[in-house]
Amino acid sequence: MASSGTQFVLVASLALLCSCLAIKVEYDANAIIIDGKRKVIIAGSIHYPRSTPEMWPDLIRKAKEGGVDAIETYIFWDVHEPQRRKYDFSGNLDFVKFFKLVQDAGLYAIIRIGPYVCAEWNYGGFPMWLHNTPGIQLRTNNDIFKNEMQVFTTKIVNMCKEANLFASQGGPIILAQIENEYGNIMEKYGDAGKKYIKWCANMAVAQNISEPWIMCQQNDAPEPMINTCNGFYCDQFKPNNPKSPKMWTENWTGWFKLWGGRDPQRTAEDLAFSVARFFQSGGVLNNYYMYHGGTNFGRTAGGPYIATSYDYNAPLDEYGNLNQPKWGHLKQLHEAIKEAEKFFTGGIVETKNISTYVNLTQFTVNATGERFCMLSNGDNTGDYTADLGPDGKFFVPAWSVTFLQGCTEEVYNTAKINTQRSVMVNKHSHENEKPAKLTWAWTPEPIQDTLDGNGKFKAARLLDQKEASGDGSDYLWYMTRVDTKDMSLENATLRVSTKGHGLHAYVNGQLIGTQFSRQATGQQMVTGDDYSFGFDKAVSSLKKGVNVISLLSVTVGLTNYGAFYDLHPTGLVEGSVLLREKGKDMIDATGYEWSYKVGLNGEAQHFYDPNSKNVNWSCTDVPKDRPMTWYKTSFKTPPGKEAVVVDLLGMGKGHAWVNGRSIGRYWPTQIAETSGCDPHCNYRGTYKDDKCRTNCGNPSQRWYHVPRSFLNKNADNTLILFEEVGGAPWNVTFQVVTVGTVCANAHEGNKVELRCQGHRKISEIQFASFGDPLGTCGSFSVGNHQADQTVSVVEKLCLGKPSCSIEVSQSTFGHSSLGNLTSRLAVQAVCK
Ligand SMILES: *[C@@H]1O[C@H](CO)[C@@H](O)[C@H](O)[C@H]1NC(C)=O
Ligand SMILES: *[C@@H]1O[C@H](CO)[C@@H](O)[C@H](O)[C@H]1NC(C)=O
Ligand SMILES: *[C@@H]1O[C@H](CO)[C@@H](O)[C@H](O)[C@H]1NC(C)=O
Ligand SMILES: *[C@@H]1O[C@H](CO)[C@@H](O)[C@H](O)[C@H]1NC(C)=O
Ligand SMILES: *[C@@H]1O[C@H](CO)[C@@H](O)[C@H](O)[C@H]1NC(C)=O
Ligand SMILES: *[C@@H]1O[C@H](CO)[C@@H](O)[C@H](O)[C@H]1NC(C)=O
Ligand SMILES: *[C@@H]1O[C@H](CO)[C@@H](O)[C@H](O)[C@H]1NC(C)=O
Ligand SMILES: *[C@@H]1O[C@H](CO)[C@@H](O)[C@H](O)[C@H]1NC(C)=O
Ligand SMILES: CC(=O)N[C@H]1CO[C@H](CO)[C@@H](O)[C@@H]1O
Repeated sequence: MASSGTQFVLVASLALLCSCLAIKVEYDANAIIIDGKRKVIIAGSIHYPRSTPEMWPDLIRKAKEGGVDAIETYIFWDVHEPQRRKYDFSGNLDFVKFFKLVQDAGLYAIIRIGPYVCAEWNYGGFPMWLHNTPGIQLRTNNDIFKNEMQVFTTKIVNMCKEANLFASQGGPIILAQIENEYGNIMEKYGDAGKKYIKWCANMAVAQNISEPWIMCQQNDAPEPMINTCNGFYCDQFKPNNPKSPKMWTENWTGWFKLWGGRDPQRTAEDLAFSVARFFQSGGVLNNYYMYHGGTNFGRTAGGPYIATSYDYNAPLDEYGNLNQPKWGHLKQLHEAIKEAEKFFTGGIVETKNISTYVNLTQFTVNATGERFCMLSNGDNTGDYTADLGPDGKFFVPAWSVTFLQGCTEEVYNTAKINTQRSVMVNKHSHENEKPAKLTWAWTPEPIQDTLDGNGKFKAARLLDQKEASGDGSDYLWYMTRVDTKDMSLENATLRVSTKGHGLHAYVNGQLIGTQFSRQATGQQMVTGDDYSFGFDKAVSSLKKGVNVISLLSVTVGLTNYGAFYDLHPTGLVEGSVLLREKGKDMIDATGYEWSYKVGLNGEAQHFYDPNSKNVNWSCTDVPKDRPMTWYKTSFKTPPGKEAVVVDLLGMGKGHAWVNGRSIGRYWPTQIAETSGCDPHCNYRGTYKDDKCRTNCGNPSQRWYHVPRSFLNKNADNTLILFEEVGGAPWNVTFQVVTVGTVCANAHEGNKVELRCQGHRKISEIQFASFGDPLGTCGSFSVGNHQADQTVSVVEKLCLGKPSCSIEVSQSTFGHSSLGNLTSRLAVQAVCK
């Protein structure tokens, strides 16, 4: 289809303010039109609070180098307005600075204000005071909520305007989003939901930003909102308005990880396939969710049970390293897409079926007759050789798309990877260096007040943890007194029913048990109910007369998704507390008067701050397996520039701080499921988030990111751990993340580059074969044919160098005796 004549001009009043710089953003069904230039846009999500301002320039630069045109981020309400009308935009919450850096790099930006964000972020990004406002109902036609949403949205928009961030002001922001995937759940909100989404559209438009607004997963998005698609594939998606461009706001590059979950992996081949099919079928804007996932510092992880690492298997890993081959394979894809931009945005498009699974889309520029083709094989098993007559014969592997320049020359195929694969390793910053022995000090969490049943406020019922705590801490104490009058005290048990996520139960000061919601099984639980559990343990510490029951309820990230997710109960609310004997309920304390205390004394007294005067650390008799214990050590900054991680194997569950700054929750005793991993994951066939998982049977997260900007250059650093369930710190070490092994598996006619990281050099060629080598990185073997000199040629080109470039050709390696079939080069090298 040729580009339609109608264009929607959105530049209005604001442009007048600084018309000299104004960038005009328009669109039609086939293009985003920026200053009159018809474009397709490659965007990537980087969430500013999931890294540090010191990391931002490097992340943005690597995104640009990877062929990304625009950076997309949500705005995270809860961290910006933790208390009503008290705002925080400091440090890694300085989104204005983030957008300025995006602009300085010459990239565009997409702002998703939400303000509901999902994003595996605590409580979907809503501040808890919102939930605790009387009369409020979130994400529906409720005046109190709408007012708060409008106040926050307006505040953010005004901050952008003041900083001249909108394109109409010469800034980088070309698109803005209001609400987020509401269409998925709107039905449950009935008529009020429909009214609400109309209100959202009007409220957004009234912000006068002069840029188009989008709504994702909103099939009935009211004009002039553009509805967009989220998912693993979006080629079948059609915007509700035929004049809207087809945009994919969340192309999931991988998936998030749960405590107790395996590592998600999405192959570079499948991701590239999905993007190629999207553009083949008229796509205009693709956004990678995530391009860099990063880290859930502090208590920002959503839930329940979202891990601290938000790596997402994205093109840039948690620490900002290139995730190869994904980053490089997509970079080449983006080059191929940009080469074809004029065809995508203005060509005449014809698609014809070649076989059941294979089709050819030809784009022709009417004025010049220039052609460009995409040849797509959607079969998940069968390769196909397509005979395009005079244009040639093309071999299209199963589940791949080939880009044909001029319709005659293959320039890219989504299944043929010519980029190095990097195997990342965590190691001590210098070879052969013994890990520095850390010396530990400790102090117990002071809990006597709560073991004695003394809280700060009372209620004659079991409260919802969110209401009682305002989510100021993961921890809430529920305490009551019971008189055991008629009980014999023989074989008594305490039975507690809770909505989760964890419980430590004490009777008369004695810990009688700890229990957590069952381990996640790979899928994020949508309803909070799935995390409820029953606790039933023998109590030997009961005595005649009055007894104190102290229950410490623990949350591990609040639910962030689903209709009415904000109302899911947390903690002991709607539960019960019983003392039982001989199989009978003897005392039901559910409706007793309960005393409450929010958080730990150590949190209130800033034990995590190395300068806190409220704590005396002891260096003697450092305990192990002791619940409710604070640990402290000091360590030197690992030399170099590589990302630093702390290995917390041996610890149980808790929270970690470096120099007083949170690096997030830790929980290395949560072991990933032992089955369902696939080391030889096949990229062919429809991807689902549980396909190609790895790390079975290991701690779901053992290493925790310590951003370099948290560390002191010359002085020692302090690590403080709050250990909740009991662990041993003896094996804790600091390491750096680097490229350990690099592999390449490239086709003849390509150039492949091998590159180490940091100060490291290629120290050994473990395998090299030019011919028809077998296997994959880590298990290559020689096939039936190979050129004799491959190893020595590669050694000569690469040994002792930080990087090397190899032309994969017969002129480099000589004949591989494969005749007219093309050869491949497989290399495996070590970086040291
Ligand atoms: C948007 O523009 C209209 C018309 O110029 C004006 O009435 C309205 O107050 C503006 N809204 C904001 C939020 O600036
Ligand atoms: C043809 O190509 C499009 C991409 O444009 C794809 O969505 C569609 O499923 C393909 N049809 C077949 C039969 O493969
Ligand atoms: C091509 O095949 C697809 C899927 O089998 C079918 O839906 C479509 O109508 C076919 N298109 C043509 C032009 O035959
Ligand atoms: C292509 O160009 C021809 C001649 O210039 C014109 O008649 C025709 O309408 C054009 N086709 C399209 C789809 O624009
Ligand atoms: C209590 O438990 C002990 C050991 O489990 C058992 O031998 C005894 O019979 C139980 N007493 C009662 C009253 O159930
Ligand atoms: C720390 O120890 C000193 C000396 O024993 C004592 O005076 C002080 O009160 C203690 N501080 C805390 C916070 O326990
Ligand atoms: C520390 O590591 C050693 C050697 O791997 C192991 O034997 C020991 O059990 C570990 N200790 C703890 C507390 O995990
Ligand atoms: C490759 O060579 C074989 C024999 O040498 C020949 O039969 C075949 O047709 C050739 N294939 C192509 C694609 O040229
Ligand atoms: C609104 C919503 O659920 N968006 C989510 C889409 O799915 C990805 C999965 O990771 C989330 O991160 C998005 O926030």
